Amino acid sequence: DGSELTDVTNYVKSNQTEPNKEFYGLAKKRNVIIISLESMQNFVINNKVNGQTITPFLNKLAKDDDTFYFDNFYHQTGLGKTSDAEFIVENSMYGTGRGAVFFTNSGNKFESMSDRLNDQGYATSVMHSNNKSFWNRDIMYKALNIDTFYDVESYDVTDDNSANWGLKDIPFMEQSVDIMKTMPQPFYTRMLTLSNHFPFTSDDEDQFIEPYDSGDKTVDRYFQTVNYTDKAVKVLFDKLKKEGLYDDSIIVMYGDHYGISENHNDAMAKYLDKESITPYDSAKLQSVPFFIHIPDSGKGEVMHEVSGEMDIRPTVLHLLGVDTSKDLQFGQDLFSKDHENFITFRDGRFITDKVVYAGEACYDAKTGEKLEDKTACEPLIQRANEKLDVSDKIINGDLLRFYDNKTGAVNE
Ligand code: GP9
Ligand code: MN
Repeated sequence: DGSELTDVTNYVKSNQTEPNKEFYGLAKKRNVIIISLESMQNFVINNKVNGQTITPFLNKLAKDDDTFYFDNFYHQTGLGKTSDAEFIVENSMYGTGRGAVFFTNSGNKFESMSDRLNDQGYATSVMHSNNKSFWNRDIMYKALNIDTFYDVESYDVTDDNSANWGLKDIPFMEQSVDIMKTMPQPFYTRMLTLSNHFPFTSDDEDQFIEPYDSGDKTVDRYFQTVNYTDKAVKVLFDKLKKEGLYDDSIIVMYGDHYGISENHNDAMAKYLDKESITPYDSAKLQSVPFFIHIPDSGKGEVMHEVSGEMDIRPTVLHLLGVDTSKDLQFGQDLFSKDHENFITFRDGRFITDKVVYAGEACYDAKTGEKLEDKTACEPLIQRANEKLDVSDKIINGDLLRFYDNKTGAVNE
């Protein structure tokens, strides 16, 4: 029954923050385009390889007057990778610790971002040029109430315009804007890119910078495929402008999860000019870029707030002027004055503005120095675990069945 939900509800509500009036409704009724940047980590932003800029377009965007760029933002995914990030964006809750929530809990009741935006008269969709059943998406998207899935069958895929898993990101962006033109407005669509996927191979004609020279081929190629995706994002922006969709939209982009695993620490140490990669470095390397671009708003800034994927849902919904005060979510609006500098990874590591907890050790967040005295981390270890436990309780017990999100009441 619903009694289990009462504690959970109290916990989640006590973590809720007030929206910021300056930003609430700033992008009301605009189209929402959320882009999952495959395997994009934040260390490539404003950085070079062999003297060449890796992400020229995103770097420019990060400084733009209409862009909020978050440089201290982390992925919170587990084994479900891209699909976990999608789950977090839609629900502001953790995926499960034991697999991909898209597989394990696709029969659950959810209150997704798509649900909220359907209520507001939005057409909701996902665009991704892969087989619809990958990650069980076709089933899970029904549970998330996403109206339309533009899967591989919505795209024109040929030998020339595809590589590895499917359509390359540049033709994907071009064809996706053509699809957007057919959507009723306002729309909320999530685009999932693919070219920058492990093992980061690409055709010669799509390599615009030289590979790195660590000798670790995976890492060396990564810079080239990131650079290609950066170009694809530029193509998207240009085409949105050309087709008159740009001004009425808000464009949100996040790196879904790491691309370079700890198996490649030697090459990463070389690139980052470090002796070795410590647990502190590994945690910091889970930072992924996050952008909120609101055309013609004159609002933008580089933000250093410690933040994560969980924060996307409340932040975007509040920008659209959609109330989430009754929603059970684990993230906080990034523009709220009460947003906390505290994020927890799926595996229990956490980061604040003062400390990083990783490998069961406590580190100074600024210097990376290991703190022999763990008292700065200890109370937070419990808080981090509690957050994960409460989220797991909701998912494992399918507890949203008992929740009335209109009134905030628990039905027994
Ligand atoms: C597959 C794509 C990549 O459709 O989303 O998935 P990933 O391996 O990154 O989870
Ligand atoms: Mn992915």
